Formats: sequence, C-alpha cells, structure tokens
Amino acid sequence: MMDYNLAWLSYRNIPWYEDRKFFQTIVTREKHVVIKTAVAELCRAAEEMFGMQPEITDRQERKDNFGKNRICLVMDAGISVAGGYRIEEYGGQISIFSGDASGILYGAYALVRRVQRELPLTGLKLQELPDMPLRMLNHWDNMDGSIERGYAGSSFFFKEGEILLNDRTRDYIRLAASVGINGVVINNVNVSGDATRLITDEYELSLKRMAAELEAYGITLYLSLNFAAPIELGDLDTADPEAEEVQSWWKEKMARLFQRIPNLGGFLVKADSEGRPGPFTYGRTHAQGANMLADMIKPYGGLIIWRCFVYNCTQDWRDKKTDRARSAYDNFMPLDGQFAENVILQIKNGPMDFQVREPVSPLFGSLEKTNQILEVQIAQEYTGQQKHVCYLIPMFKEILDFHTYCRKTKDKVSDIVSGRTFLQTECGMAAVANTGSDRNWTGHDLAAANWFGFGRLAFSASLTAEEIAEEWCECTFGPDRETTAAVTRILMMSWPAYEKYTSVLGIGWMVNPGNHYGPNVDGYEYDRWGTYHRADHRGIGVERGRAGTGYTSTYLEPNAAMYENIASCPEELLLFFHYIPYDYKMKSGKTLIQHIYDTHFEGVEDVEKMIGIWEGIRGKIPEEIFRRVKERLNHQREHAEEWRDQVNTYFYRKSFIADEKGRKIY
Ligand code: GCW
Repeated sequence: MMDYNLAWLSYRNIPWYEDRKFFQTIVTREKHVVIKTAVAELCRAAEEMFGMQPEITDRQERKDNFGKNRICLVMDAGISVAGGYRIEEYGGQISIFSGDASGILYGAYALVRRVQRELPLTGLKLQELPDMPLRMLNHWDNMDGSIERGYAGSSFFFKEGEILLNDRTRDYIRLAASVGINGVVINNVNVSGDATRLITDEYELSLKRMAAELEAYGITLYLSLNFAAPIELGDLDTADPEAEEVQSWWKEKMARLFQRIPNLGGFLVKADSEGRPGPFTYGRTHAQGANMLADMIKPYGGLIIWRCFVYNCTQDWRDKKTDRARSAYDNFMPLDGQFAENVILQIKNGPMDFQVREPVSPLFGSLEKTNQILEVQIAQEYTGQQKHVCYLIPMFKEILDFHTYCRKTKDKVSDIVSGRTFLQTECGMAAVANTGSDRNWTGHDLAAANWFGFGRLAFSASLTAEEIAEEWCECTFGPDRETTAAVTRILMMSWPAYEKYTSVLGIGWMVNPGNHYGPNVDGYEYDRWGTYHRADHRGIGVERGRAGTGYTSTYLEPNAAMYENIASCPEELLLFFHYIPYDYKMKSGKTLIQHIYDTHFEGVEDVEKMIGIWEGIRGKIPEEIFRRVKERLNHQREHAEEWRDQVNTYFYRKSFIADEKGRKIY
C-alpha cells in the first residue's frame, strides 16, 4: 500500500473518453532513455485511465491500419529550443515532435494533461517552447531527514545520514518532470555535518544512482556545497580561494566526483550569508570565490550557482542608515562582468526575504554581464507555512512582468531570466521546494498548486495564474466545471487575503522570531536582522528614499523616481519605501490607519468566503482531501483573526486613532 497520493498524476479511470483510441499504439524509433520514459509514461496513463495496454512499435507504417490510432514520438531538428515540443493530430495519428528527448517527454505529459481534462485530441495542434532554460527546485533537506523551513513532513531524499532512493523518490521525479523541472538540488544550502561529505567517495554510489534516475526524466542533479569543505573535511587550515593548496584540493575532489558522476550538474553555493563560510573571511570577493570553483568544474561542463542572499545579520536596530534591502545590490553590482561563464548568480525575487509583498530585486536589469536565476520560495515560510492556502503564482507573475527599463524592449524580469535580454543560456528560475514525506507531498493539498504552478510558469511564462490554477485543478480533481471554478476562485483570492490580514503595504515581517509563524508585530523590531517597520505614534514605514537609506536609487529610471516619490510609489509598496503618517490619505480617500484596519477585517472575511466556497463543493472531491483542506481552512480563519486583532490593536494603541466603523479593536 502506497502511503502517499500522486497529486496531479493520480489518474482517474475514464473509460468513456473517446480519444483513448489514439493510445492503441505508440510508435518510436528513438532509443534515448528519456524517450523510453516518455513511452512508459504514456503506457501508464493509458493503463490507469482506460485499462489499455498500448502496442509499442518502431514500425512507422502498417498496411492494415495506416497511420490510424497511434501516437508517434519523433525527433525533429526544426524545434531548436531545448525542451520545446509540438503536438499535432492528423489523419488519426498524433505526433509529438521535439528537437531533443526531454521535449518528447514534456510533450507526452502535455498530452496526458489534456486527456486528464477530457479535452479532445482530434484536430489538436499545440506548441510550447520553454521560456526558462533552467527550471530548478532547491530542496532545503538535511541529511538527518529534517527540512529547513519544511512544512510537509520529513525529507524523502535523506534519512539518518543516508540517501534514500525508492518508489517515493521516483514518483517525486515523475511529478517534477511532468511540469518541466530540469534541475534539482537535493540538499540544503546551509551545508554542514554529513552534507559536507556528499562530495566525498562515501556517497558516490547513491548519488550516481540518484543522478541516473533523475536523468531518465530529463532532470540534472545538483548539490549544495560547503565553501569551507577543505577545512571541515579536515584536510587544510584555510579555504582561501586564492591559496594554491585550496585550489588543488578542489581540483582533485572535483575530478574524482565528476569522473564517477559525469552527469552531475554542478553546485549551489550559499557563501558569506547567515554564518555560512565564504570568500570574505580571506578578504576575497564573491567573484574570486565563485570563479575558483567554476574553474575546477569547467572541464566537466559543471555550473556554479552562487546565491546573492548576502547581508549583515548582526545589524543594530538603532542604526537607520544600514539597509538590508540594499545589501545584495551593494555586494554584487560592482562585480558585474567579473564572473566566469559557468557561474550563475541566483537572486531572490525581492531585496529582503520572501515576504508576502516586496519590490523586485534591483539586481534584475542592472546586472548586464552576469548569468542570472530568479529564486522564489514555494515553501511558504512567510506566507502561511502551508497551513494557510496562499497560491503564489499571481505573485510570481507580477515579478516576471516587472519592467526594469534596462532596454527599450525585452526589459522585463521574464525576458532577463529567460536569456532574451542579454542573450544568455545559463539562466532561469529556481524555487525553494514545498515538498516532504506527507501523504499529499505539500502538507496543504492546495499547496500542490504552487509546485505544479511553478514548473508550468517557468516553462511557459505567458500562462496566466488562472490558467495554471485551472489546469492543476482539473488534472488533480477531474474536469468538473463547478469544482474548477470554486477551487480556482479560492486560489486566486488567497494571496491577496493573506496579505490583507498579515502585514500590509510591503512592510513585511511582524512574525514570531525563529519559526516565522504567527503575528508578533515587534518580534524582529529590536533584533539584529535588519527587518524593521519603524512604527511610532505618528506613523509607520522604512524611509528608503534619498532622505533615508537611498535604496530607491538602486533602481533604473524611471523606477527609481517612481519609488522615490510618495505620490507615484505603488501603494502596495508604500511602507516598504517610505515612512508615512497614519493620517496620510490613500488613493481610496481612506487614511493609512483606516486602510490598515479595513484590510485586516477584510482579510478575515475573505477567509470566511473561501470556507464557504470550499463547503459548496463537498462531495465533488475525495472526502479525505476535502476534510484535510477544511481543517486547515478552519485553522487559517482562527489564525487570521489572531493576526487581525494583534495588528489592529497594536496600531490602535500606537496611534490612538479609532476605527471609523467602530469595530472591536482591543
Ligand atoms: O528565509 C531565510 C530562512 C533560512 C534560509 C535563508 C536562505 C536556508 O529563514 O532558513 O536558510 O533564508 O535563503 O538561505
């Protein structure tokens, strides 16, 4: 008995589906392992959905039944974007064309998605070319089986210092590949203990097997790396990237590793960040640190993905000039042009840390000569920890659609990380994963929409958040219009609702320190992390304009002026950029304080609406899932009330301005 479900790959039996006839035969001459996977996936779908066992053949023609009722997998050099595919039905034959094997696999999954939605295949013409070359998941899994910021159970990659490889791993790989993921980092970016030794001979065999399993689905294995490994593995007393002994240490380690696991993709590195070691210790720059490692793995085609999440985490709250928001920009902007070709900078979407609302990192558009990956977090660390429903795809869409003005055209974040702006190929998107060993993979059943959605969006950035929600919903629950409408509505309401009852207008934080869950308005206010709201009896907000930290000037014009000027600053980010008095008039005509009160009441009402909508589809989704979600929604309502009351009370006590509507504030 499987103790987990298959999320959107749980195929329902639909013997009435007319176009099942195409699944009678699968034709391919290709021998590539990933195409074998595609064939196996099509067979599995046919078996589970229609109880059919397709005949598999490499014969293109059959006299008796020419071209009828079959699916052909065909390599076609005409499709030059890696992973791109075209599907066409003509004369009773469906052909999936791609220039490479993984494109065939993606085409097969796309076909299956249409079947799951019971859409016709006859007359089908469909082409998708992936926008992002790299579509990665970053797992923050530790080798003891715990997951940093994991909200869906324990790791399915590691247990008690060992690497796990079983049916669950394979089903994870299927789910990831089915939405176009092509790179996976299996261990936490905070690398210590056993994880430092992942690059030694000790784990060679399991990693080799892991890499092979992933490769069969078109996914490349990456590891997180400990910059101080030469010291921590007990060999040297320095990790200085310019020291000869350090360089030869890495050279030898990497040669051995890539000799054994030639399909290893490379490494993700968190250096000089939150206590992790890095080049700063030796007075070296991030470029020196990253390039040294990149040099060592270049002969094997490896990549160094270097994170820009670098900031001073021992700040003094009294100091109003130091601004954490500036730090990634200040640290990396001067290095543009210095990084090796096989180095990619991985940049968090915002300048702080995965808050419910942040401006886009000013590094996007400013860095012109550096490969870039956009890092987002589908693990809902600050967005309800997978206990609250919070569909993040609308947020990611806004980020991708942001105009940086670095060029007259192709200046959006989506253009930059797809490589279109600066003609790069080593770029894309990475998401901090939200999966774990829970039955439903993601804790909250609806959080699977973020996993599915991230993959779909990285592949096809022009899809809308609604389209993705609907697709996920129908693949997961079947194509019932009422269910799809209800679930999509809940998903689309959820991020705005979460924002309303937690921290509004871009100010962020206000959470309990440490676990980052639940309201605590001053939780980080007098702490060392650089995460302040600066509320007093007159107003609230961080002054990041010229009169304050000057952060606004890190943007290109006209964005810099837009943020600098209170009147043009987008209201949803007002408190991120400026200190604003409580009686400031918002565009709605409301005062700031009234806006804070109103949104907090509305946020809770939105959760109540979501519960009503969910109750309306009882009986239409499996009861087990219905109940699990219902339980979480009830918790969400209570928790949202706690947020509302703490935040409103806090600001009422600070400002002493009453709610115009006379509602209960404590
Ligand atoms: O959001 C913060 C988390 C840390 C995390 C860090 C990072 C992996 O609270 O747990 O460490 O970001 O992104 O490196």
